[in-house]
Amino acid sequence: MTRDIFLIGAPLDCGKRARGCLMGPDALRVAGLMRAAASLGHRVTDMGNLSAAAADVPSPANPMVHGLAETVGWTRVLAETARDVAPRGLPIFLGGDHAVSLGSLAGMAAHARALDRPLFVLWLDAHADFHTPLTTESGNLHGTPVAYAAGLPGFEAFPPIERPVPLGHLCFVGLRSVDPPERAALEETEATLVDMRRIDEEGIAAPLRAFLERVAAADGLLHVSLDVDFLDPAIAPAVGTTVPGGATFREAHLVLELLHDSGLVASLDLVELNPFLDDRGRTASLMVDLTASLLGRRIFDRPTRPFAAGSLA
Ligand code: 4U7
Ligand code: MN
Ligand code: MN
Ligand code: MN
Repeated sequence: MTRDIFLIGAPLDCGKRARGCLMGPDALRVAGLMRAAASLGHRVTDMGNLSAAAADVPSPANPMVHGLAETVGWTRVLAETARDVAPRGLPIFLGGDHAVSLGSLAGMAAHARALDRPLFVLWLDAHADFHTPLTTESGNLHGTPVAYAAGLPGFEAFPPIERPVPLGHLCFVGLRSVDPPERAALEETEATLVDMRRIDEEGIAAPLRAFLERVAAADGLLHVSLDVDFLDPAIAPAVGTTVPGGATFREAHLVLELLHDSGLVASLDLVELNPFLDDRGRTASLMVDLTASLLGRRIFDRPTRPFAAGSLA
């Protein structure tokens, strides 16, 4: 299926203290993102890089919180952009650190509400990013976007989420670094938690297929957020928060190939790429290749295995 794709650069570095992710959008462009998407037959528009002024916000209740005014400013701009672009095609948000997703999720929640369709979120990450500004110990807001989208308290300085995403609509894949407050907030809920042990035991496809079947059955919109640290640091070194034991090259491609076949993806974040830490561009290139898998690149055109029950055909 040919899609209208909009590349939205978000050179934001305020979600944590170590710098470098602001170079992410340009590294993804240099690695050939536009060419890869166009060569698959899609119509691609590069909207360039956004910019955002710091917002005027009261100082945070938790003094550890870093970069609040800047992050709120970015969230407003990104949410507005997402809302504007989503009705016209597939927005791809080029981070920037994972604070980008505060904005993309707020905008996609508004878009889903306007269509009166449920929003589902697939979080491909070593981390749950389920802190709130009140629970975070590091104070780094790139560790908070999922809790914001889910409507947890502590985000009063941010634009209100129009229709919070129910916990049962969240699927985390790749988990291997979860802090105690995140675990407490997620463990007894309906959220799908696919940690690395579960991937080792069951493979990555089965739990993902089960989630996608639910999204399809609910006629949902799916937002996918790909944090570089989902990948094993041996294949993706350009990230500040490396955690060993991540997804392999083929596990990652398989996830994006299954997402393509599902036809359910409404929006995508490519985040946490820090080109300053890369090794001859290999992480940027891998992120582009994974995006190409999501956009329909395949080894053969012949279907490998239809979805169970055919509901995603
Ligand atoms: B990322 C962390 F403590 N949980 O809150 C925190 F382990 O977007 C990491 O997934 C957050 O890279 C990582 O600082 C945020 C930490
Ligand atoms: Mn992470
Ligand atoms: Mn993350
Ligand atoms: Mn990270």
